[in-house]
Amino acid sequence: MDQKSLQQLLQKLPIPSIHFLEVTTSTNSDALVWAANGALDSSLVVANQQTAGRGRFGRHWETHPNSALAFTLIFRPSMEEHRNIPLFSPLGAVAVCQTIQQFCKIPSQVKWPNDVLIYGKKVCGVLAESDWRDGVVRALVLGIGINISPASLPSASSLHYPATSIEIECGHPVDREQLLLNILTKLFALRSIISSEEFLHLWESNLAFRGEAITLASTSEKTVSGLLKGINKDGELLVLLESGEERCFRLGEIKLRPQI
Ligand code: BT5
Repeated sequence: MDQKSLQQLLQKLPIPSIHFLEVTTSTNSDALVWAANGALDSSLVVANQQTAGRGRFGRHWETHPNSALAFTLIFRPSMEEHRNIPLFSPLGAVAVCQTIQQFCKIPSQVKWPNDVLIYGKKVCGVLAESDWRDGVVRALVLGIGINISPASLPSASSLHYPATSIEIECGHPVDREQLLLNILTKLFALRSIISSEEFLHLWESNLAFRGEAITLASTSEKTVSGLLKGINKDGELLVLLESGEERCFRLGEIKLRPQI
């Protein structure tokens, strides 16, 4: 993978400019700097290795060389998309989930809000960050990290949730560049329906643990248990609590776990 091969591979997609980096700290950091310097909508940063990849809430994300995908798209949200900014990270997760199902022919699900699982193990994480000024999102950067070969896996002791890679689960080598092309093609198609109910249905139909018992732990409230029912029109998680009450949980710092 290099600048030239990516430019050729992605030439039919609406990507005005690509930055490929052999090694970087974080493609999201690079994208935020590029966005501040005037990057156009749908510009793309791709790295072969990250030394300080970020997860949500200050957590880390490991990207080992030649074994994973790490990339960030820069979006300049339209007025209509402004109403749906929180849906951009699920958009990335649904694009990856559908690509794994269709391109790799293995089952995959989205763990609300935006992790991608294969057989219950995390294969991909998504991190959306935005540059807000005067109440307007000037740029939203959507970073996606995917484990492809077994060498991409972090050590088990550094993980809070079991991890896997696509090749471990599908049992054969996967072409990283073709996978990237498929994900980006899906992502642009899904972006065009982000403000529709159809997108919410797609997200919900790929939701992990639907109809199953789960626990939800947030930093501000005590842990609750219940049955995962789905998502509502605002992308909130619908849970039937053990008390019989139905509650919605907003996108935020909530840890969702299957109940054991
Ligand atoms: C995420 O955060 O899952 C979002 C990860 C986003 C990474 C992409 S890569 C391209 C772009 N550039 C960046 O700097 N970031 C984005 P979160 O849900 O907070 O999960 C973080 C947790 O995942 C960590 O605390 C680790 O336990 C675990 N983890 C780290 N690396 C992993 C890996 N390669 N595979 C599976 N789990 C991992």
